[in-house]
Formats: sequence, C-alpha cells, structure tokens
Amino acid sequence: MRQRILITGAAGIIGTMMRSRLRREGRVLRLLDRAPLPPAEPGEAVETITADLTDPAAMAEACEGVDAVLHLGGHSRENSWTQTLAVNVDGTHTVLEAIRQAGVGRVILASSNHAAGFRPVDAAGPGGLPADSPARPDTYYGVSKAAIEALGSLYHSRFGIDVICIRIGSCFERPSDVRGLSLWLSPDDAALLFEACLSHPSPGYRVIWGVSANTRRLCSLAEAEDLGYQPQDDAEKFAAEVEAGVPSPHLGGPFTTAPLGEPN
Ligand code: NAI
Ligand code: 15L
Repeated sequence: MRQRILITGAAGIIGTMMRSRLRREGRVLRLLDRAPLPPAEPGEAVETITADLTDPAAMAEACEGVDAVLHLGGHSRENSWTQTLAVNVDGTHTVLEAIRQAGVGRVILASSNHAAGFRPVDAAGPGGLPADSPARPDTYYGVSKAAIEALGSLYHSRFGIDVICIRIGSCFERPSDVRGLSLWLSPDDAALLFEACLSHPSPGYRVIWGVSANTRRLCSLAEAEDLGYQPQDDAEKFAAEVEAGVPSPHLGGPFTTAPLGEPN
C-alpha cells in the first residue's frame, strides 16, 4: 500500500525544502498551494494541486485517499487581523474538517515560536523552555498559531485524530542572526522531525518545539526526542558568519516590537 501525504503550503520555503527530503519509496507527496508549484519531474511520486486551503470543497477533494497531512499553508508572518483569522484560523479549521470527514488519521500543524514569543529568554532553564509553555503570543500571527494548537487539541479529543503541533523556531537554509543561533531548525532536521511525527505509532496530541541541536538552544528538545527525533545540526557552525546584534529579551525577537497587524 502506498502512503499518501498531503502537504499544504507546499510552494513555500519549508514546503520547497521538504519536497526532495520527504521523498520515500512507496510514498506519494500530494502538494497543495494557491501559488504555482513546479510540476512532477519524471519518476517523481508527486501530485500537485492549485487550490486555496480556505475552500472546503477543494480541501475535501485534496484529503481523499490521504494518510497524513503536513499543514504548512497560511500567512507565515504578521498580517492584518482579518487576513490572519481568515487564512490561519478559519483556514486551519477548514483543513481539519476536511481531514475529519475524509478519515485521515494524522495531521502535523505548523505552529511557531511566535505563539510564545513573549516568553522571556532568561526563563529558559537548563533543559530549555518546555514545549507546552502556555501561549504568550507576540503578534496577531502568534495568536493564530496559539489558536490552531487549541483547534488541534479539540480535533484530537473529539475525533481521535493524531495531532502534532510543532512550534517551529526558524527554519531556513541557514541562520541569519544571533537569534537564529538559538532557534534554527535546519532543513535536514526539519525532515527528520516530520518523519518522526509521521512514523510514531500513536502520538495522540502533542505540542513540541522544532529546533536543531543548537548549542545556544532556548527551547526544550525533550518532547520532540520523545517522538523519536534525533537532530543532527547545530547553528553554532554559522556563528562567525551571522550578523552581530543585540539579543532580544523575548523568544519572539523582532516580532515583539513590530507594529501589530502590518504585513512584514
Ligand atoms: P511561506 O510563507 O514560505 O509558505 C507558506 C505557503 O502557504 C506559501 O507558499 C503560500 O502561497 C501558501 N498559502 C498561503 N495562504 C494560502 C491559502 N489560502 N491557500 C493555499 N496556500 C496558501 O512560509 P514557510 O516559511 O514555508 O512556513 C511554513 C509554515 O511554517 C507556516 O505555517 C509558518 O507559519 C510556519 N513557520 C515557519 C517558520 C520558518 O522559520 N520558516 C517558523 C515558524 C513557523
Ligand atoms: C516564523 O514563525 C515565521 O514563519 C518565519 O518566517 C520566521 O520569521 C520565524 O518565525 C522566526 O522566528 O525566525
């Protein structure tokens, strides 16, 4: 039996980095975005869908025959309250409803460090901030991520769907600033983390941090390691190259001071 994984927001930064990294024998990646996606290469087990994740009919169709969903789609930075609610919160509800109706057993929700961006960095103990630290959003965007964690909890408790919310740190090819030395999730580690979320026999509902094994880590790795994640990268190797800067007192860094509701 082939495993089919639906990835929303597949044309974005993380989705693009995952396309080759989540390729497996016996697996089909169904990629969905409202932005254009490169077509499948010869021999690549990829299906592409151009659709809006806020469209219930499109999502119902996209979830047919799917084993698990990696929900990356949505506004990935600050935006107006209206847009943030419509795409990140209502949109995630639409995705979860489609998952429930199609009988999909598992979903990974892309939460963010900005759900807890106002957590003071000096509150991180030796093991780092626990992954289930109560939300302290730094933006409307952060509020939307806290909301989808709650929505995910509801869909697990009511319908038994496995829901893993990953509070992703900073997932790019490389860290670009001092903050990134703490919060970097390397693309290779992101793939290891998603694989751990996909292969755990019965994860239930969890909130975990998504970071690499960074020397300057502020976030606990214990909860993700409990799922089987074994990170291989450390942002420290980029320390000499990143821009110098004054470290923020809060996890969310520049998001905690940027104007609310203005796209950045
Ligand atoms: P991105 O902005 O590059 O990608 C998001 C994708 O979602 C885009 O391709 C966009 O076209 C698509 N999208 C937006 N609205 C849509 C809609 N209504 N229907 C269909 N597609 C839609 O973001 P990135 O960096 O790839 O992040 C992916 C997810 O991970 C996002 O949910 C983001 O909030 C979260 N995240 C990312 C972090 C990072 O460091 N890259 C850190 C923390 C969380
Ligand atoms: C996020 O949640 C954003 O999606 C991403 O673009 C980065 O800003 C990241 O957080 C970060 O905190 O570096």
